[in-house]
Amino acid sequence: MTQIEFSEQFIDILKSAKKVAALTGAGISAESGVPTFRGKDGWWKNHDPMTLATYEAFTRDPVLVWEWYLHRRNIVHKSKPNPGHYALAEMAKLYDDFTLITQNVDRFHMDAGSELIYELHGNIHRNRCIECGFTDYTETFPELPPKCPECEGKFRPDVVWFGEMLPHDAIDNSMRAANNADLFFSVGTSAAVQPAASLPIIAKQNGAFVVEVNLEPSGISHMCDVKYQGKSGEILPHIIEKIKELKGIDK
Ligand code: BV8
Ligand code: ZN
Repeated sequence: MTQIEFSEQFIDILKSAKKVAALTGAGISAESGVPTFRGKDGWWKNHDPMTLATYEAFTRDPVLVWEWYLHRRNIVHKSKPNPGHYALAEMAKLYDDFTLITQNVDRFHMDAGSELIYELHGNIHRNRCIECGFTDYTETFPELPPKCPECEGKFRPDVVWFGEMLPHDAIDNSMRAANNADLFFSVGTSAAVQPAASLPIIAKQNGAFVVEVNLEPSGISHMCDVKYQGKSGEILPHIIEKIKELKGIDK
C-alpha cells in the first residue's frame, strides 16, 4: 500500500469541512476490471467508445450499439466494487453533508453501499423505451435490437449519450453541491466531458479546497489544491484512515 503525504492545509480542511462532495469517473472502476472511456482498453472491436455512445450510432446501427452495451454489462456483471468505492461509501458516514456524484454507469457506488448518488450519465443496467418511456432491467434479449415489452417500440440503454441532456435532478443537485462544498474530491476522471468536468471548477470558484485522485494529470489538475497521482483504490482508503484519526474515530 502506498503511503501518502498530508499537507497542513489538507489536514485542516479534513477536520473543519462541513459540506463535502466527490465526483467520480471511469478511473475509479478501473481496478474493478472495467475499461475506462479514454484508455486504450476502452476500444471494442476497433470502435472508439466516443463514436458508439451517441444517438446517431444507435439509429445507424442499433445492433452494434446494443452488442457493445451487452458486452460492457457482461464485464460489469463479472466485476465488483473496489476499495475506492468502499472508501467513498465510508466518507459519507464521516461527514454529515456528503454528496457523491458519478459519471459512471456501472452502479458500483450503490453496490459498495453509497446511498445518495447522483448518476449524471445514467445506468447501464436499465433499458428505456424511446417511444413510451417504459423502463426495466432486462439483462439479455431474444433478438437485437430489443423491443419495448409495453409498446413494441425501440428499447435503448438508459444512459446519457454525447449530445444528450443530463437528468435535470442529477445535474442540478450536483451543481448545487459543487457550489456549496468546502471540500471537493475529483476521482478517476480525465475531466474531458462536460458538464461533469465543470463541477470541480465551480467548486474551486466558490471557495472549495479541491483534491484530485487520478492516475495521470487531467484537465483540471492545474487548479487543484492537492493532487495524488495514483490508483484511487489505494489512495482513498488512506484518506479515510486519516479522517478517522483526525476525528478520533477508532479504525
Ligand atoms: C451535453 C454514458 C448538452 C454513456 C457518457 C462538441 C460536440 C458535441 C458535444 C460536445 C462538444 N463539445 C462539448 C460537448 C459536450 C459533450 C462533451 O463534453 N464532449 C467532450 C468529449 C468534448 N458532452 C455531452 O454531450 C453531454 N451532454 O453536453 O448536452 C446539450 C445541451 C442542449 C441540448 C442537448 C444537449 C453528455 C456527456 C455524457 C456522455 N456519456 N457516458 C456510456 O457510458 O456508454 S460519458 C463517458 O465519459 C463515461 O460516463 C465516462 O465516465 C465519462 C467521462 O470520462 P471519464 O470518466 O473521465 O473517463 P476517462 O476514460 O476519460 O478518464 C478516466 C481517468 O481515470 C483517466 O484520467 C485515467 O488516468 C484515470 N484512471 C485510470 N485508472 C485509474 C485512474 N484514476 C485513479 N485510479 C485508477 N486506478
Ligand atoms: Zn414502449
